[in-house]
Amino acid sequence: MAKFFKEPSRTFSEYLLVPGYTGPDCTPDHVDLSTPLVKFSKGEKPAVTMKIPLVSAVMQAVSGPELACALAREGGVAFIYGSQPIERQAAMVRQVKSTKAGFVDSDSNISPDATIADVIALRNRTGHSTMAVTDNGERNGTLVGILTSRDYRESRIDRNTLVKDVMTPYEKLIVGKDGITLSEANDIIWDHKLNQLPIVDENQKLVSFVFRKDYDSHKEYANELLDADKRYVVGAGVNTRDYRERIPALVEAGADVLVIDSSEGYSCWQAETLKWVREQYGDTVKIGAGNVVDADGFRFLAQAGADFIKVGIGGGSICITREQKGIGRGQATATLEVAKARDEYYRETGVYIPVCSDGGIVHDYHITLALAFGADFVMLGRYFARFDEAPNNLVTVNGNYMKEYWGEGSARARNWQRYDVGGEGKMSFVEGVDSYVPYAGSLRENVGLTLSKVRHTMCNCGCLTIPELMENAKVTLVSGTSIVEGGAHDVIVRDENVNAKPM
Ligand code: RVP
Repeated sequence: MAKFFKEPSRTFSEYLLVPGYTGPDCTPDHVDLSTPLVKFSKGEKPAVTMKIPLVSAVMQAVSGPELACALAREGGVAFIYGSQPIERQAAMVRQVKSTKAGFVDSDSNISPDATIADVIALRNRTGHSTMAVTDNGERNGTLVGILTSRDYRESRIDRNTLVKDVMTPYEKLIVGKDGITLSEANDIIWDHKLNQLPIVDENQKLVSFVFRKDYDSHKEYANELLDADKRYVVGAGVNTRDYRERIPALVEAGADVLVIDSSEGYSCWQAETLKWVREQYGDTVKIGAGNVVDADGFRFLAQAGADFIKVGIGGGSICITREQKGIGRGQATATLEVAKARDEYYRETGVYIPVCSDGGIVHDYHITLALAFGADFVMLGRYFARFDEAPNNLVTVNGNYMKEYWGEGSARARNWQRYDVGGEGKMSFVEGVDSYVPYAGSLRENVGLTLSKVRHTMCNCGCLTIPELMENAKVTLVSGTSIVEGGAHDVIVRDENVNAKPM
């Protein structure tokens, strides 16, 4: 007879946190949300520690290069979607790795023999009045001077005047050498009262600019997640079919971490992929695996060598796997059981394998619950799909701004590799839908608000770190009636915007 689990499996909406003692130092500004992304041995540090417990879903509608930079600036990691040709995915990773915090690619370049008429046309096109003058007029040409709006008076100057006659020539410029840090560049800017500092390589070729006006904004991103070369950390999804070609291309492009993106990870295909990675790269390439929903699945992937393990089947907002195939498990129960298996594995082996709760986060407090249930971090699709930086379209539906959001198992994504169980490579039925989600603005603002709620809740629980929350949180199951009690009830709500700030 089939094995029956004694308890029903449950979702996060069925639970609440019960406050613990809040001491005088337990304030939101003292909460530390840092968390490991990949496995580590007792007494050692993980190769990557995130500053916030959020990663973005491996989905076409969610994780492109722009979102990856925005999320890394906040301290989290995006996983660039794998349901696209290898070269395109690698190019997206490369784009993230070449967006260096504070070092800006020059988009306004002109040659010394161009005229002021050309300069005005370029300025109107890019909106930037500071121009790099390079021998060939290209962004990475040899830097021969700089032209700014201070060098000519638009109302008086003859439009045929040549750039080389009015620019500040290279000999008079102060430049930074490629390889200097952002703070060194900023010191030069301040010491010499400059508005911008061109960065050049040993052959005087232009590499980038650092602008004085950006100084404050870089100071603002206190949580930026950068690699050893000060580039944004970025992840990428892979599958169990073309990994022999895809993984080398992504590694070469600079991906910091990979994940096998699959709806069901307790399979020989994932073990084979992990084995191949270890044979080719040892431990230098970090790769997560999943998804699983019980202790057996966790142990299988742990023994196969996964660097982190993703939990969740059928809980995603666009996912209809449970309806189509009748497999899955309530996300709260699955997270709790896998986290317990992780702790047991750690006690036995001294190896800590982070657990990611993937899908089904609807309210911000679900994140805090997932962490209390033992997740080291959460993966979010719908949440990030609502933001400016996601690569999906902004549309209006009945007068409301919406963003398109489609599942990887939908006919639109055609990502059959994600649902692959061997055999012929094609999609025979869909496991996801194509939908809209309400547009919500910038990632920075929304993540700030969400994490402020998480920090406040953690203080209510008397916890300043995620491990403390896992250890000390008190959780209660709630009845259907008390869920109703938790929202506004028995009043006529005037202001639907619950986040409205008091005047
Ligand atoms: P959500 O955040 O609830 O939108 O869920 C996102 C997760 O849903 C993804 O990380 C992935 O695990 C899962 N997903 C993606 N596509 C599909 C599908 O089409 N069924 N499911």
